[in-house]
Amino acid sequence: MTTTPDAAAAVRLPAQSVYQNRVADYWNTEANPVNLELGRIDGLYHHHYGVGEADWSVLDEPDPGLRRDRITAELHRLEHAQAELLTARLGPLSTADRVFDAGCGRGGGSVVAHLRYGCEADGVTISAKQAEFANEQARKRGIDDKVRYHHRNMLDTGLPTGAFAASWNNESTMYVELDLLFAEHARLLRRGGRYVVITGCYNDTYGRASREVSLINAHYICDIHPRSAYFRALARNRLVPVHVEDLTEVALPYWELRSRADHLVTGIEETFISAYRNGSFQYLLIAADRV
Ligand code: GPP
Ligand code: MG
Repeated sequence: MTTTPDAAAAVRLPAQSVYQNRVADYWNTEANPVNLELGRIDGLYHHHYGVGEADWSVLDEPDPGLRRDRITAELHRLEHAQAELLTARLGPLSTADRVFDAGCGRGGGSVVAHLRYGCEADGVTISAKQAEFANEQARKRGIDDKVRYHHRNMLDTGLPTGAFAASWNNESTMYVELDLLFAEHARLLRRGGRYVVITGCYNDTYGRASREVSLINAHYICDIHPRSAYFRALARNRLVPVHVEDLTEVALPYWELRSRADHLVTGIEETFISAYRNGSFQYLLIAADRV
């Protein structure tokens, strides 16, 4: 099934595993204020966390309503900064280029890429609700001829081979087997194309997954990979790292501010803070060339 009327309408969504059905159910029913209220600010709906120093003065705002709004806006600014950080690594790209957003959620990342480069974008999500929501946002912006979202499996997209100049996963790799995922990116990317991932991974030097990592897995129904697994799987799939950045330190202010946002917390905030602080969990960006 697809939500866009393109040739890919002929592509059937492969039979889903029980696990994939469960993940799709989560995202079909997810309506956390931390995602919807932030997205409403400018129509950019993100499903990832933020980076950079926070403006802590929002917490001192005396008016309770204004305080809530300022905290919401500040968290959105940090999430947007994360999206821009990833998007900057995709380029240079031109208006003739096409990019692939694997695990696109409600679509914010593809819009950010289109606004920056003028490129076309195809986003894929296992959630029919998210694809429908994202397509509606693109229609509202008048960019639905350039930015399309599909209800499909990112491991088996049915999108055309070698057609993409760049592709990415923004906090979605923990739902899939990395070898299957990177094989699909390598198929979709043209030679010399750029792949970027931002992810939470567990730290091999700490040992196996910590208690906090296990709690995060249970919270989102995902399976966080160790850092080493990324480099092995990239190398096996013609993806050669060109830039690696540990974002753990710059990820903390977002979580500290979010933990103080009573109107937005989901309950996972303290777990992220202690996972990052105790060294068991890292927030990583990897950019790789398709060779
Ligand atoms: C955030 O999405 C990301 C995930 C669910 C994947 C897990 C990420 C890791 C780094 C482990 P979201 O924006 O929907 O989450 P929330 O509702 O908590 O804001
Ligand atoms: Mg969120």
